[in-house]
Amino acid sequence: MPLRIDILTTFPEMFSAESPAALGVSIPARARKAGVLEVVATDIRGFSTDKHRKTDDRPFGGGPGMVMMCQPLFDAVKHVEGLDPRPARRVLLTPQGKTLTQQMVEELAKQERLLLIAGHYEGLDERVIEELAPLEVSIGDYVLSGGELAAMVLIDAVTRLLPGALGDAESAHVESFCGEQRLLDHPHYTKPREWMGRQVPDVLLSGDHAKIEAWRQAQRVERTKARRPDLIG
Ligand code: 9D3
Repeated sequence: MPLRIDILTTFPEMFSAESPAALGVSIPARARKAGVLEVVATDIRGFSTDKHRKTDDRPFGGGPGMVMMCQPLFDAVKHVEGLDPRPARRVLLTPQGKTLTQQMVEELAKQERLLLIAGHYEGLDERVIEELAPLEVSIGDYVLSGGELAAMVLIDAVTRLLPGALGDAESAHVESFCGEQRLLDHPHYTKPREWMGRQVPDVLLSGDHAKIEAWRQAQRVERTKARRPDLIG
């Protein structure tokens, strides 16, 4: 069975595989074609009972922006969950969430079904968050205009962990990042040996694979210390 990812959004067209979007190219596109990933976007607006298909309203207590109402979102969740008998892990993309890490991505990739909730609004009515009790996830400390791109980031990160999603070349070479090694990558070089007066480091042309591996490992440590000391602690 493929991993089924549902997204609830008021902009379902952002998740189309045909549009020039993240899910129509590269690993997510291949995963969908290989049948290991199924992505279904559902418009929350379709569950509005309002004559203008309204899904949000002004905040009690005043203030800027609009608040997603409980009912359309709750009904959309119940409907979408009923489309497949497998229970879905509910995930709300929100600036208030825990920052997405590779460890969280690995956990999410083990699920059979994910239900992502994304939106263009100031926030959800707190009561529907309490009722749905989703995992609340942010992708970092910067302001997006909505949760949809954050949902796509999550889908992309999860997809490349699905068995069968990577091509032979990519899976043959196991990557070293946070998940396992918590070090940045070493620098890479290809032809030509000299470009605009810049040389490829001699060690990489030496043919001594033990020496090359030692140099790369030293580069990983060096770059991590310089650029991401927080990864070392
Ligand atoms: C008064 C503060 N609001 C505007 C600055 C809060 C706010 C609400 C909704 C800010 C952004 C958004 C839309 N963003 C998301 O839904 C979102 C998000 C993000 O903005 N950054 C990182 N991760 C995420 S996950 C969802």
